[in-house]
Amino acid sequence: MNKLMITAALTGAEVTKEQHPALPVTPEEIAIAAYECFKAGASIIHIHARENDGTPSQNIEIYREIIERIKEKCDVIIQVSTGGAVGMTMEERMQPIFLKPEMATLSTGTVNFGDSVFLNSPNDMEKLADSMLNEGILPEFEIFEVGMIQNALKLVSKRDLKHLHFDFVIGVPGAIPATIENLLLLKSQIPNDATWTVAGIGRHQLPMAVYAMLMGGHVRVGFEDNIFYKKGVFANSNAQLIERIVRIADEIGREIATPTEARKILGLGI
Ligand code: KMH
Ligand code: ZN
Repeated sequence: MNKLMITAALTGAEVTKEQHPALPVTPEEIAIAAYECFKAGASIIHIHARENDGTPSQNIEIYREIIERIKEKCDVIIQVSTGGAVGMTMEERMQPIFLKPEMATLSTGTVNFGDSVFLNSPNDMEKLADSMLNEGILPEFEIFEVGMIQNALKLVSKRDLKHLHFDFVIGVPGAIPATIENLLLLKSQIPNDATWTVAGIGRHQLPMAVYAMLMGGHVRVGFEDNIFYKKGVFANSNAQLIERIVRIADEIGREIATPTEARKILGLGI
């Protein structure tokens, strides 16, 4: 089977230190967590920044410090968030792409997000796609609902992208439910030569990851999506969640992709 790329989503925009004291929020904490996840088997680090008071931030200088600190420790693939937090403007959200990371997220549609709305207008998506391609960044299409795949393919049809990579974010309250039928449906909608990752939310993180591993897909885990190890038991760290995926992958015969191997799979730097 193909090698498994594991993305570590360390921080996100919604989880707080009050909910989990081990949530990495400062650049130093995020870099340490990234390095631990890299050592555990993650090849991609999905980054969100926070202000000193813990509120979500897309400030380019904070992202710059996070990326520099991670790069000092390891050569993992950096994927910045352009989703930020609900309510941010697109100008605010897109700041970290100007640091030219290898990857960035690109959410291709508006979707309910718990009690909020995560807004991605067609015009904003076009603008973001163009800016990312200008900076030489590989987008990871964030798919919260099935129609968002069609939006992504529409963006792609007008642009020159060498490789398509999708992240199925499945189980967000208000968006597509985390079922194996829905995962099969999402996979059926993307081109055969595209790669895909699954980010199951909350209690769905582990089962969705296991389905993805068996189906030849890739996996995202981390505190952004889930802070529990199992029902009623907090995970100690982001790395602990990566370690479990690595153990299961070993049992089912999926070797883990190093960052260099992940770059090859994604067509980065070619
Ligand atoms: N925080 C969510 C509203 C991304 O990183 O691009 C959006 C999000 C997606 O987390
Ligand atoms: Zn994110």
